[in-house]
This record gives sequence, structure tokens and C-alpha cells, in this order.
Amino acid sequence: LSSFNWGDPFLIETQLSEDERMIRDSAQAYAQEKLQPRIMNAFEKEETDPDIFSEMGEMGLLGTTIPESYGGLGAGYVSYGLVAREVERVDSGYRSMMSVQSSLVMYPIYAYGTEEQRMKYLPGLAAGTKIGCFGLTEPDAGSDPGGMKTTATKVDGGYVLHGSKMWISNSPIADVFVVWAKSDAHDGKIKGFVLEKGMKGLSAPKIQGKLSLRASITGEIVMDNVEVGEDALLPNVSGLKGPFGCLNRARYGIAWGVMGAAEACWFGSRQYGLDRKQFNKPLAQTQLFQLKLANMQTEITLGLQAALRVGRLMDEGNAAPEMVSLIKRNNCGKALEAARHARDMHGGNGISQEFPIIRHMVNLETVNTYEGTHDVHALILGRAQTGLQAFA
Ligand code: TGC
Ligand code: FAD
Repeated sequence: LSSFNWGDPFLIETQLSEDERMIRDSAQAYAQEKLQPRIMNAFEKEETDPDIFSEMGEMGLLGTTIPESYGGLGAGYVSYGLVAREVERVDSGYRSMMSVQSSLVMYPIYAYGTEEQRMKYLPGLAAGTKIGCFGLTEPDAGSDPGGMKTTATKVDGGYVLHGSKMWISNSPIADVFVVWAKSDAHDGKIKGFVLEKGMKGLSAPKIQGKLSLRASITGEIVMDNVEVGEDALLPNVSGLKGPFGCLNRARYGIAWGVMGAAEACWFGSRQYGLDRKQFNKPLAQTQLFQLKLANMQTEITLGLQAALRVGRLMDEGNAAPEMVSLIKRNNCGKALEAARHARDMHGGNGISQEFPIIRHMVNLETVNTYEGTHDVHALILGRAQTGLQAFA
């Protein structure tokens, strides 16, 4: 038997290709050199720096899986996951900005749009010179997006969109809005539309005062009879499978991302326990401290291995949405648990902004909720194994 690598127990590193390691390394260098120094101030002041999009674009971190002909990187889903892990190691809010742009805005335009829409929007979104947002959730339709009230009414030459979206990442600074609405021209089915900043009747007020994910701006999308042409419709999908097709990808990225935040808490706690002495010995020499470290190591190792497995299946075209529910739910829950333990292990310092721990902890509360709550993913998995629908 060979020796044990405590920080990478299942040797994930050796399971990656050379290209995947290169993409990971460049994401890591950007995240550590450019994002890490900004996060404390951004979180404290609740400020989002829009330049981050063009910086990420320059580094090739937007649209990782979108073909190069549209400005993307043309890489696989394992690479996308590795980018999410490195960015979220710094902050879940920064990963959120990246995942919305890549999976929830670029992907639907690529997968459901016309060639004209692809050419019009994807290069700017990949470069980060344009910022995108994704409007599915509404004030009265969160876990149940099928209950949305936003309508797209057919008129001569296009549609009139009316309604409002709630809790939308990036919306106050967005140029491109992918929104989902019930269309009377399609038997009341949900259809996707691409709106642009500046359209008459379109506004995106900021939601102030979030105590979680403060470095990622969140807003509403208000559509007060916004008139759009036929060319705003994403023609190639109908029904909830449109937004869910995007969410499968974003949820998968989250499963990797939260492991990055959890690793930051784990490595930080280990170091803290080695450095700090109480009762004349390092905290790390106590049984309770070591138990918590062992739990973190175990759950993170299993979570990363599971995310890698699903990533490989996605790259082969063999992943099912329920697999994504399983890893999104489990990895978010375990990351949150690791962050809560890390908070405790840091004692009083655990609540200080000088350490990243409580920031990760409060961020992970959001990540455990958005893109399908922990319980909603349990119901998806429950339905898959019993055949019984428990939602409604
Ligand atoms: P249901 O009857 O299950 O399905 C309706 C139609 O959708 C299809 N479908 C899927 N297709 C692809 N992938 C999936 N994962 C799919 N899940 C369902 C399904 O086949 C069906 O198609 P068809 O052709 O038969 O019509 O729908 P339901 O209304 O019963 O859904 C229930 C439930 C709970 C599964 C679903 O609504 C759900 O997942 N709720 C959670 C909502 C959610 O995740 N919202 C996310 C908003 S976006 C966001 O949070 C971004 S944060 C990003 C960031 O900042 O990083
Ligand atoms: P609800 O659906 O009201 O759920 C409340 C509670 O009830 C939860 O615990 C839930 O698990 C439980 N529950 C609901 N239904 C059931 C049931 N049938 N059985 C048992 N329990 C149930 N949305 C977007 O469209 N785009 C975005 O960019 C976006 N970004 C976000 C950013 C942030 C910071 C946040 C906080 C949210 C964001 N969201 C976004 C919205 C997010 O997806 C929703 O908050 C989430 O889907 C939950 O919906 P809800 O808040 O309405 O909660």
C-alpha cells in the first residue's frame, strides 16, 4: 500500500487529465490572486465589482463548456466543476456570478437559441463584457416554478411580457436577461425569452440587506408590459424542461463549488488547531477536534469523488438529473455542516470577518436553498425511487 495523502485521500488529482489540471490551475491562480484580496471588503460593504466578469472572461472561466466558435472554452463538465470549486474556495458569491453567466444564461442561448441569437449574445457573455441573469423564481413561485404568473402575450410581430421575478442573481447589473414566462401562443406553456437592458418597462431593482452571499448582487426583474420582437423567443424548447435543462448544469457546478468552500473551512480549521494551544497543548491534539477534522475529510472526499463521477457521466452524456439532485443536495448539506463545525472550532475567532469561516457558513445557507432546496431535492429522489409524487 502507498502512503496516505491527508488532503486528497482518494487522489482526485491523479484522476484528472492534463488539460483539466491546467484549467483548474488557471482558475486557482485567478481566484487566489484577484478574488481573495477583494472578498473581505466586498462582503462587508455588500458590493459587487462588475469588472470581475470581464476578468473571468479573459481567464476563460465563462462558458467553459460552450464551443470555442461562440467564445467559450469548449472544455468538459469536469473542467467546469473544477473552476467552480476554485472560485467558491474564495466565496460562494463569486461562484454564483460565474455559474449564472455560464450555465443559466450562456447555456440556454446556446442550447435553445437560434444561430443569430448565439452569435449576437455568446461572444460578449464569454468575454464578460456583457453580464447575464436568469429569471425563473417569482415572489409566489419558488420551489414550484410551474406556478409562475409571468405571461408572454402574443401580439403582431412579437410578444408583451408582464410579471415580476424575485431573488435574481446579477439582475441589477445585467445587460442580458433570460426570463421564463407562460405564453398564450404556445398553449400556456413556459417559454424562454432574451431581454436586454434598457427595454421600455424593464427594470431590475436591487434587493438590499442580504446577510448571506453579500458579494453577489441580487435583485428583482420587473416586466411592465415589455414589448419584444419574435427574435427574443428561444424557439427550441417548451415547458419546464427548458429552465430545468439549465439548472441540471448549474446544480452540478454547485456540487463541486461547495466542496471548495468546505475545503477552505477544513484546511483553515486544521491549521488553526495546530497553531492554537489551550491547556498546554494544540487544539488539534484533542480527540474532539480530530473527530471533527476526520468528519470533514471524509465528507469532502466522498463529495468530490461523487462530483467527479457525475462529471465524467455528464461528459459521456450518461448523467441523469436525479444524480445531480443527489450530489447537489448532499454536498451542500455536508459543506454547511463542515462550515458550522469550523465556526465552532475557531472559537471566538470563528465569528470574526478576519477569518473566512462565518462568511462561508452564511453563504452556504443560501447555496443550500437556491437551485432547489435541500428538501426539494429529497423529494425529487423520493419520487424517483417510489414513483410517488410528494410535492403537491
Ligand atoms: P415535473 O412535473 O417534475 O416536470 C415538469 C417538466 O420538466 C421536466 N423536468 C426536467 N427536465 C430536465 N431536467 C430536470 N431536472 C427536470 N425536472 C423536470 C419533466 O420531465 C417535465 O417535462 P414534460 O415534457 O413532461 O413537461 O415538474 P414539477 O412542477 O412537479 O416540479 C417539481 C420540482 C420540485 C421537481 C421542481 O419544480 C424543482 O426542481 N423546484 C426547484 C426550483 C428551482 O430549482 N429553482 C431554481 C431557480 S434558479 C436559481 O436558484 C439560480 S441561483 C444561481 C446562483 O446564483 O448560483
Ligand atoms: P419556498 O419554495 O417558499 O420554500 C420554503 C420552504 O418550504 C423550504 O424549506 C422548502 O424546502 C419548503 N418546501 C417547499 N415546497 C415544499 C414541499 N412540497 N414539501 C416540503 N417542503 C417544501 N432564482 C432564480 O430564478 N434566479 C436566480 O438567479 C436566483 N438567485 C438566487 C440568489 C439568492 C441569494 C437566493 C436566496 C435565491 C435565488 N433564487 C434565484 C431563488 C431560489 O431558487 C429560491 O429561493 C428557491 O428555489 C426556493 O424558493 P423560495 O425561496 O420561494 O422558497
